[in-house]
Amino acid sequence: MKLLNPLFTLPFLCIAAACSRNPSVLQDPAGPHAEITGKLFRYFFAVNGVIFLLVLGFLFFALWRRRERQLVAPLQPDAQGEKRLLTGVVIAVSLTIIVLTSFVILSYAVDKNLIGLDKNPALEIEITGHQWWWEVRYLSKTPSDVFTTANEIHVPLNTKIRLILKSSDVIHSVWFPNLAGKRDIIPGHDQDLFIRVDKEGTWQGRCGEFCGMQHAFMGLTLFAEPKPAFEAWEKAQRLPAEEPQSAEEKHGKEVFTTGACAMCHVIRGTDSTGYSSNAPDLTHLKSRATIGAGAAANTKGDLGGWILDPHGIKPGVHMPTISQEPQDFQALLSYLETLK
Ligand code: HEC
Ligand SMILES: [Cu+2]
Repeated sequence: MKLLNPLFTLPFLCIAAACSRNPSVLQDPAGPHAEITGKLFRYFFAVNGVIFLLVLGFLFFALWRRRERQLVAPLQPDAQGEKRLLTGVVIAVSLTIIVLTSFVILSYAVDKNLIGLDKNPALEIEITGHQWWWEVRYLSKTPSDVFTTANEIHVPLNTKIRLILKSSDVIHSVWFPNLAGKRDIIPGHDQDLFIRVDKEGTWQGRCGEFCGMQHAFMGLTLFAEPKPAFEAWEKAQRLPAEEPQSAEEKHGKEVFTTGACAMCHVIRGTDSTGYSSNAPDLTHLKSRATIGAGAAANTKGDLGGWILDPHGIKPGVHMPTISQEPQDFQALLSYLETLK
C-alpha cells in the first residue's frame, strides 16, 4: 500500500514522536538532579550516535565495494591483508574498551554527585500513591505541625527535599520529568526520592507505572516558590477549616459531616475526621488548582459536576455517586467553596 511506504510514513512518525504533552528532562531541567542526569544522557546519546553512524557508514561502504570487485579466482592467503585485518580488530576493540570505560566512570561520577546532593534534607514530604490520587503529608519534628493534603505539593526554592514514597495498593511510580528520574513504589517497600528545585514555577509530575483504569489521571503537581510564599502556604495549610458563615453554608457543612462524605473524607476542624488515607483531605480543598488528581479544574462548576457524578469525569474512580436533594447539593457545594 502506498501509505505504508517508509518514505511517506517516516517524517510523520518523527513528528508524532515529538507530540508529548509532558515536558522532558532533556529540554528544561529545573534542578540539579535532572541537569546532571541529562548531561550523562547527552554524552551517551552523542557517543552512541557517532558509533551508529560509523556502523551504518561501514555497512554501506561494504555493500558498495562488493559490487565493484568480482571474485573470480579462489581466495589466496594474503599476509598483507591479514595484518591489515588484525590492525583493524585491535583498533576497534581498543575503542570499544575506551568508550565502555568512559561510560562506567562517568556513570559512577554522576551517581556520586547525586548522592552528595542528598545529604541533610531540609524538608521531608511523605507521598502515598492510591488508585488514582496522591496523599501528601508534610512531616515535622513538631507533631502539631504535620499536615495532610492531596495531589499538589508546594516546595521552597533551592532547598534539599526528601520525598518518602509509599503505595497503599498497587505499584505506582513518581515521576517529575524536569526534576529527577522516576522512582517506582512497591506496596510495603518505601522509597526515597531526593529533589531540589532551582527554577520557580509549576512542574508536572505523573504516575509513571501503569496502575489501572485511571492511571493517566494520576497527576501530581509541584509548585516551586520563594521561601516566604512557601511558608505562607504551609502556615495556612496547618490551620483547620474556617467556620462557614451563611445559613446555606452551615447547612452544607451539616450535609457533609452527617452524610456519606464524612465516611471517607477528612475536613480538619469538623466532625469529619475519618481516615485521610481513604480519600483526599478536603480541609483546604479550594487552595488546589485541580480536583481528581488533575482530572478537572477546581471551579465551582466542575466541583458540582464531580460531586453529582464523579464517574462521569473520572470513570472507575473510587468515589461513589451519592444522590442528594437539590437544596442539600447546593448547600454542600457552597460549603465546599469556603474551604480556602
Ligand atoms: C467511598 C469513599 C468516598 C465517599 C463516600 C466520598 N468520596 Fe469524595 N473522593 C473519594 C476518593 C477516593 C477521591 C479521589 C478520587 C481520585 O482522584 O481518584 C475523592 C475525591 C473527592 C474530591 C476531589 C478532591 C481532590 O482534591 O481531588 C472531592 C471534592 C470530593 N471527593 C467530595 C466528596 C463529597 C462532597 C462527598 C459526599 C457527597 C464524597 N466526596 C464522598 C472517596 C469518597
Ligand atoms: Cu499510579
